[in-house]
Amino acid sequence: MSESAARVENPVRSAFVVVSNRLPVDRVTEPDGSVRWRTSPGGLVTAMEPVVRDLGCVWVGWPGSIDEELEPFAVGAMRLRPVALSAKDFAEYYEGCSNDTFWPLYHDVISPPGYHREWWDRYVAVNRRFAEAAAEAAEPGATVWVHDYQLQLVPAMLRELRPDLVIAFFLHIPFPAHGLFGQLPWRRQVLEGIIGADVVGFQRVADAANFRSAVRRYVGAPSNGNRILVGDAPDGSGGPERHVLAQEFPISIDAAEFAALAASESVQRRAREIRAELGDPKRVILGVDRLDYTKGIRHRLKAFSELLQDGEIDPAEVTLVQVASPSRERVEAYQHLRDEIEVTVGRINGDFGTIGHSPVVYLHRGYPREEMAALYLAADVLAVTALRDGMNLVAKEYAACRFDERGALVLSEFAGAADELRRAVLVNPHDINGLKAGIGAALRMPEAEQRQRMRAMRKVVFRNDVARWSSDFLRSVEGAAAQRILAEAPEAPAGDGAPEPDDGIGAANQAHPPTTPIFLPTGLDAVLRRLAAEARLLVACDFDGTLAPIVPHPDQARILPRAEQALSVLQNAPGVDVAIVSGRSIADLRATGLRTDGRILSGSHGAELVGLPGDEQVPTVSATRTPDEDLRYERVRQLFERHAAGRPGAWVEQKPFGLVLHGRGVAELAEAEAMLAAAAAEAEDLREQLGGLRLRGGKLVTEASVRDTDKGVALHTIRTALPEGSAVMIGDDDTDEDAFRALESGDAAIRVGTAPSVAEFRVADPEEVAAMLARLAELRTGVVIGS
Ligand code: GDG
Repeated sequence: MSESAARVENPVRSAFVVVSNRLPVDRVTEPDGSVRWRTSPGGLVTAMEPVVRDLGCVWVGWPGSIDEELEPFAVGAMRLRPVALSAKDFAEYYEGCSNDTFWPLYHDVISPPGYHREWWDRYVAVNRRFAEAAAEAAEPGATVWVHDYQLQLVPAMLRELRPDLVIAFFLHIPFPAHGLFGQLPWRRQVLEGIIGADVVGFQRVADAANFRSAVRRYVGAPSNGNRILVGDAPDGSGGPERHVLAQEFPISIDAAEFAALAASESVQRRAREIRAELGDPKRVILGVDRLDYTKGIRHRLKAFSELLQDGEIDPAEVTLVQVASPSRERVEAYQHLRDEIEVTVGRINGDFGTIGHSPVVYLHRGYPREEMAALYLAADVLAVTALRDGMNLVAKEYAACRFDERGALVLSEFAGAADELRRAVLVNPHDINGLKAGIGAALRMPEAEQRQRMRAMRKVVFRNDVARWSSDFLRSVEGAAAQRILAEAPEAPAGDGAPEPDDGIGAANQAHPPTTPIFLPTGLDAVLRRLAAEARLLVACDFDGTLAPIVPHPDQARILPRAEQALSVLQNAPGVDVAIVSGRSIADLRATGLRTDGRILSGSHGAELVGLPGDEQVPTVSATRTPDEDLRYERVRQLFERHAAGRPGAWVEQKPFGLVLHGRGVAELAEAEAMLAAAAAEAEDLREQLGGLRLRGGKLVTEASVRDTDKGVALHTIRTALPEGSAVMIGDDDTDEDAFRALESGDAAIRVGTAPSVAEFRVADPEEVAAMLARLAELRTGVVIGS
């Protein structure tokens, strides 16, 4: 997008302010000397686009030129508030402290970080300048979203200047384990800077956990699930002064836009041209990275050259195209890296090339997006071998572009994207033999397997796209804002959740009472805390007797409002899916008034299943009965009707795939039980005779399903369709035992009531289920759901 700049009033103000080191625009000087600004095509601008469109925004950042004071200006719907950097600022704050201290430290010290006091002093001074600019640009009560490792002190500085603001911070790069982070001479100041925010977002679960643990250790602030409890409440209640939500919000791309680009005729033509220009090799491997030592380019080249050396790859048949876009060229470590890579490429081509063909095509420059899409389409294998990477958007872009469902992705376990793209060929780039095996497997992967894996990866990338990332994040920010307003109201109840077990160093604030006033059985709260911190979580619940109290007639059953609210908060939280797994038919579930949009619904004990990702195109389970199922259905219906006939209160419920004989309405309990037993015995005979029947007893019911499935099968189908993660299943009935048994280690089974069960946890009744779901929602999102 290219637009000319317009002057705007000064100071510019907005209810939504974004702060990042660099403004999202580049200056273009035309041949006639006129200047215009073009929005840079980065993910951040795309992510912000819908928000900016709705709210308008002021973006605070450095315009990219040294020693230049610029007035605020507007490009499209964005108003920009430039922050000037001098040559010394650039050298010490940006190249020094940001890119030669924090960058290597946060990427597991792949290159040794420099700790220089003058760099740090400059970092503090420049952060203050950004904070002051943001404070000036924010309207009363505004939301300010601060980005990345260059500006870690801004949240606290901003809070001090403007306590009325809602402040959010997102770290795009990893947050290291405390053993490494502890090296930083200014570790406490940095952590205190970040927890000035109300919400702190990370790429991976592990980053958020590392951060919370560092805050416990070095600031002494404990955490409760994803929430950090900061300071002491001024009213002396023993609660914290405030909460900071610190959790993962994995960033993404505009998948639809990449797919559309790749599907365009011109990009497809260009992809064919690229292959022809490369001499039509049998296989093309692609690498796309900023030229950075974290990206594992050297490891990739080493594995490739050994595969050539071993004779496993024929240099005449395979080409590695490495796009290495120039980056931080004045930082010494980057200069060394460039030299090393260029020498290695030269050596490989010298050793294995011919006059007409070089096995490595190395391109040290940036390309337009169309060319990137064409490269993705031209490549049989994309190799992402980062030694450490916050997310790695290139991996997601590759999947988005492959509308043909072809191509294989080799992906480092150390890239955040590996949490979501589980069907990639996952590799440890430090293990060169493993890396060689991974690249070999990707090169040889049969087309059917490519399709299968690519389809699964595309599903994830399309579902968790960048719009979802920013809306998830901002929803949590809104939640935090609402929470703060509530807490600041004079009549608000004081207190807080029980802190996570401390690692022994920051043991303050251990005695906060829970915010959600509930009593949960021993051990359950710890499990909820663990589940709340999982990257992906499936919350699966039975309906009757679990979410809704048992009532005399099933038509009257209603979900408890608190459970409904908690499930709604959970289903909107990033990484969480909610499923209702019921014996009822789906139509019947809907008729209870239960909210069903955005939820996975399994009805009729697994015979019906809707709401899975991608379900619109390919229903997972057929929605109509087969002729055989019809026959069994009719026989059971006649049988049950015969038993119900002449018995007031007894009745037969017809579900799409089964029938239920109900005895609850029969006045005499003994009579109801006798009727059900007789019907069950006859149904058993029918089952032996016809097969394909599943019989179940329940609370004064006998049920026969004509499709041989159960809640365990349903749960398994649901989990197969979702990205890998943990699950919690809650149910009160014997039919829920099948689902409990389908769980895996790390999941949690919770049985309502006292009947025998394989579940390791118990709660008493639907009220307690609602309280437990509220607690889980609170731990995950910080939103408190009252009783
Ligand atoms: C940081 C974190 C995190 C690259 N060369 C060209 C080009 N690119 C585009 C890619 C992609 C982006 O740049 C690179 O993003 P990555 O995620 O791969 O890596 P970083 O630059 O290190 O980004 C990272 C990210 O922040 C977001 O939070 O994922 O972990 O390190 O979009 O396509 N684009 C064009 N020409 C190029 O030559 N047009």
